[in-house]
Amino acid sequence: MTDDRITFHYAPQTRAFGTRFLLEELGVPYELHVMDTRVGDQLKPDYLAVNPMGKVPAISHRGVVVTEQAAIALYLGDQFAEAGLAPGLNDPRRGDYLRWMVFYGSCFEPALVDHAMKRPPLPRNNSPYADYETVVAIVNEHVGRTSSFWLGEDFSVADALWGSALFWVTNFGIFEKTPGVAAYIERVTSRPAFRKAQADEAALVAARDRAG
Ligand SMILES: N[C@@H](CCC(=O)N[C@@H](CS)C(=O)NCC(=O)O)C(=O)O
Repeated sequence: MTDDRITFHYAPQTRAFGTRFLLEELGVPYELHVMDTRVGDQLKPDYLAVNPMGKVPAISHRGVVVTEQAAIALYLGDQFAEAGLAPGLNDPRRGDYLRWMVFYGSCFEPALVDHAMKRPPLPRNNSPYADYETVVAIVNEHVGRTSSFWLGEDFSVADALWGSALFWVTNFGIFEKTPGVAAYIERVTSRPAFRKAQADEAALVAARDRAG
């Protein structure tokens, strides 16, 4: 028998936040498996058996493990399609949706991290993301055209990923908070699901800190 419950392998103050935000948007129940990356819970054998990368987030659902934040978001959007947060297979927005979800992990994150770490740039034809300036320009151009959400008028799975990521990278000072980016972040972070995920995470961190 398959297990319909979602176990969410989560650690506060990490990339797992975006997954938590999406789960709240979808309104599906989940059980938290809370880890503390500061003490290396993610590298213990029990968790390495779930995700050999020793990274969060991950989810276990119906006997399947999904890792990588963009893959988890795509999986959840399709599994809970009735929530209407993922363009379906025949929706003309599907291609744009997939492109942006994969662009996030294969271009945006590596470009930002390499740049923030001051790694010497690769020649553009050897780099999976061309170059940092191109990636930043493409994202800024897209946000500048977005009067509402990432794929158009309606909030989607893409906003859970991009909205929470832009929230963090601008807070860390590794991506410029232009007025357009700030307005987009405000639209995403003012959503009740974002606020709930944030409040729940803050309560968990406070309880953890009190416990020492
Ligand atoms: N490519 C992964 C990256 C996940 C990742 O780097 N997670 C960090 C937290 S933000 C982590 O688990 N760090 C713990 C460690 O590396 O030991 C994804 O997109 O899900």
